[in-house]
Amino acid sequence: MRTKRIDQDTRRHFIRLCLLSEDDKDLHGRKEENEETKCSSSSNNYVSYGTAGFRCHHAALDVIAFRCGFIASCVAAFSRTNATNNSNDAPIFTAAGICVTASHNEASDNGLKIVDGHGNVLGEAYERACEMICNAKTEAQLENALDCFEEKLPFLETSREDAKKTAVVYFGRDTRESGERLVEKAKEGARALGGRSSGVAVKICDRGVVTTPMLHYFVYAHGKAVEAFYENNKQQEEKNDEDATERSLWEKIDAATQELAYFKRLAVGYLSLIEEDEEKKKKGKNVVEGLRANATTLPPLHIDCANGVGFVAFEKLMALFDVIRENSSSSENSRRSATTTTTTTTTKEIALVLKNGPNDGPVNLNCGSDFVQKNQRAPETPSTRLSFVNQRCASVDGDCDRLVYFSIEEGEEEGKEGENSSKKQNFMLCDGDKLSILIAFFLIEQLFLAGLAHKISLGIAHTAYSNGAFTKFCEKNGVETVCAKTGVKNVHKAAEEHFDIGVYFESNGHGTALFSDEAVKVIEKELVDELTRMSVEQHLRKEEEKHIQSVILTTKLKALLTLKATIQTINPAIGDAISSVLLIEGILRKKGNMPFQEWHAMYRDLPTKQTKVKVRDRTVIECFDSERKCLKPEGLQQRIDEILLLDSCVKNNNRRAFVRPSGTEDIVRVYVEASDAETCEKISTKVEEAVIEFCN
Ligand code: NG1
Ligand code: ZN
Repeated sequence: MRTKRIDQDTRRHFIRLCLLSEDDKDLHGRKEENEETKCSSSSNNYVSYGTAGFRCHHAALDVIAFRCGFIASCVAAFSRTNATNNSNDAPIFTAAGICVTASHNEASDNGLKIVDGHGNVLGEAYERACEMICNAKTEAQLENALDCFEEKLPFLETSREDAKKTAVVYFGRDTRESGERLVEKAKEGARALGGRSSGVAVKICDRGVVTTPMLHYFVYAHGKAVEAFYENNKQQEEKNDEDATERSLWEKIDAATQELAYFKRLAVGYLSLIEEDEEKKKKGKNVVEGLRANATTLPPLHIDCANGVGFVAFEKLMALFDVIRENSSSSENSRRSATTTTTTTTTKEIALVLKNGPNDGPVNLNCGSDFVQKNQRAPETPSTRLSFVNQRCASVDGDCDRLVYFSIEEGEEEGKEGENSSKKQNFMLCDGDKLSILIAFFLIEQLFLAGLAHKISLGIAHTAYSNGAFTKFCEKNGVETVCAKTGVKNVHKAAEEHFDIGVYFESNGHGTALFSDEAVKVIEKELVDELTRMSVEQHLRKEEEKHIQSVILTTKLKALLTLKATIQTINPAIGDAISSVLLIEGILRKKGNMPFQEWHAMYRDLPTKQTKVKVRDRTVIECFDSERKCLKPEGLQQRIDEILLLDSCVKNNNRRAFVRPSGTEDIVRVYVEASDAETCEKISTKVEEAVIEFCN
């Protein structure tokens, strides 16, 4: 039987609940709606599906949370799975997820992100239908929206009509106060599918306060656990009884989708990545490392956690490193090199100082990666402002999926001394572009050493916000790049479509390195082949050839092991700031403890300016060319082109400006880049004026 329909009774039940909440909104909600509580990403109470799902002032989100819960349940129930259930006796637990977060937005906002059965952001094909469901006010609109949604669901092949099915919905939220309430609403929506005549049982897995990438990981790991279970069962011909199979499958899923499983994967990946480094240290430094001032260790990394969930998650990771170390120290002497407090862990493996946790103030207020990257300055929370000076620092956002590195050097102003002396500060940022470069160059090197450069393609996907100096640098160094529309879902897709290994980061630090299944297979196969070849050839070689050959083999083998460890350190579902910190720290160590300044100096960013302009209706702007140009309103692009020629009679290649409507706030974003800050400022003011003139 082929099916993808939500049965009539369930449909009616859901519609009735939606209409009840509409009445409720009419009675209470709308009265309270004012400028402040209106959806920040919407006009006229219509909440659009933005760059990252629905995002609003939290007070306007209850109805949307409920409907998103139902959508997630349906996505889980009707998900196609790679697992084949041969016996047809056991239920297949299929999953989806809901993340309640407004990422880098202010504390009073919140949002809903829906995660598909593979742990990815819900596909673009669903966006319009989700938007219709969440904005429908009447029965007819709801019916129509559900029809539209069902059309997008995949057909399922079910060989038995009464096959039991359990839709598992994972929930997670950031530290915002409104999170708990919205998760409860979303659960109610999820349950609206369960029981009744739908033939689907809904299982709620609330993972509490977790980072967005962790929630994505749980859904991903769920799918992998189911796949592995049926793969194993295929090999064991004998049939268990239905309940026992179900219990045993659920045990596997449950273990794979816990926080500990996630942290273990990352920690073990990181420790394998730096393993060689540890070994090398015993032997001593090489020439390049010897020239480096800080070659023996990396200075501790001070992490600004945006007053958010990242702080909590990093603490748990650190606790796991402690456990691993304690376990290994029973066989080795203690490897601990300094005391550990709740916020500081300085060990031989990694040294992190955590700052700006949820108790230090409202999430993202004067801190977090968005603040640091857009304002080009260190976090300004009262307790930590000065503590970032002269340190190696990083900053994550409110839900911990973005990461930027920075450093702020402070020295005495020349010629001044004593109390009145003003300090000269030098702020240096390694944003998403520089994360991409570091990771891509590292992986290219490993692919060459592993002899796989001709088999596996690697490139970088980025957005229009990437600095012009970055794209030039990539071009000069022969690294292929592709520009995609803003939003991690677009860059992710571009990376996936264009390369076997697609490194992608938005400039704001949202991103990862994506290994295709094929690339992983090639690496794993090569590793097995290499090990086999090594053991065979070892017997055959003449003594004098053995040494040279073993050096080559060891280099290749090490590169293959490094690639494997890199894959494990990366959250395979989505860009993840925790995983990125581990990967970057690992790479910097492997590069002989590369100092921040050296990484930063790989190329010099052109000065940029980013501003927001408030207009009556930002949707009048229509863009093309990966949002680097605008088609509408008519005349705006021509005006921008004229502004770029300001005080210059020839086209200046270093000047760039574009405008686009934000997908997460009710504003137009203006981006300008030029050879000097003053020109940037001038152009930016003019472009902002043009936006106001053309869009109001
Ligand atoms: P919008 O508001 O559409 O520009 C912002 C970021 C995106 C992405 C989303 C989702 C900028 C310029 N834009 O989108 O890159 O991260 O939020 O969080 O930073
Ligand atoms: Zn985020």
